[in-house]
Amino acid sequence: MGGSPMTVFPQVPFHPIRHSPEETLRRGREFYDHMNRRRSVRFFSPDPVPREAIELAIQIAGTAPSGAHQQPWTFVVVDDPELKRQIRLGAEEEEREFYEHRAPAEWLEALAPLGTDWRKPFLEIASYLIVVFRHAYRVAPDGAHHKTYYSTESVGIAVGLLIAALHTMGLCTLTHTPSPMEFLNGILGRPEWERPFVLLPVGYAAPDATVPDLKRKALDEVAVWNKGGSGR
Ligand code: IYR
Repeated sequence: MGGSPMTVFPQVPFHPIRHSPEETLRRGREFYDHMNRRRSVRFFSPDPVPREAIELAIQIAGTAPSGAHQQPWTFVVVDDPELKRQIRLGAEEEEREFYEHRAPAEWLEALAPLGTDWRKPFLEIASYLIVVFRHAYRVAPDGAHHKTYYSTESVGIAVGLLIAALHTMGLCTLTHTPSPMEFLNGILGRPEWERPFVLLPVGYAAPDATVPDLKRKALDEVAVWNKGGSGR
């Protein structure tokens, strides 16, 4: 595995491109405008998507920083209709239990504006499902178990890049987290140390797709500059 604990990486020169202030802002504004057009989509077209687009997106996700460079992720791609069906049935079983019994009233209230329910037809309609697994620990060739570091943060960052990459290619995703997700280990034959992190249906949006008319928080609601405090 890349970055095994005994490898010492030699230091090599690094000269990232440095832009003028104007070009810096131009690129930033352009990227913001681009990313601000991304929406989570629940209505997909079954139109085919080139396999290489998915491969590229996974390679882009794999550029994410990770704790001790352990790259604690596996991206399982599903386009087989039978596997998709099994995943839909497994997810709907959990989701039905969630919406009808497990979810506290407060959670259901928070979800109500989105209009979601236990039915997940997009799991069969979207061209691909990408199931991202987080490595909770590593198993060495001799069978010994080793810790992974900041795997949740690392995989979260990788998924952010994955979503951005797919969006850049004009593909839509839904960040779907059926809960609990262990059923995915069984269907996809993943080992116990790989924990399902998120399930992303990927594809083109349906021509008649709609999204909730939601607003994003403004900069001054999320950013704080140079504000000291007691630390308590
Ligand atoms: N996992 C359920 C419920 C759900 C939870 C959150 I938090 C959402 O932002 C959306 C849905 C579902 O997928 O329906």
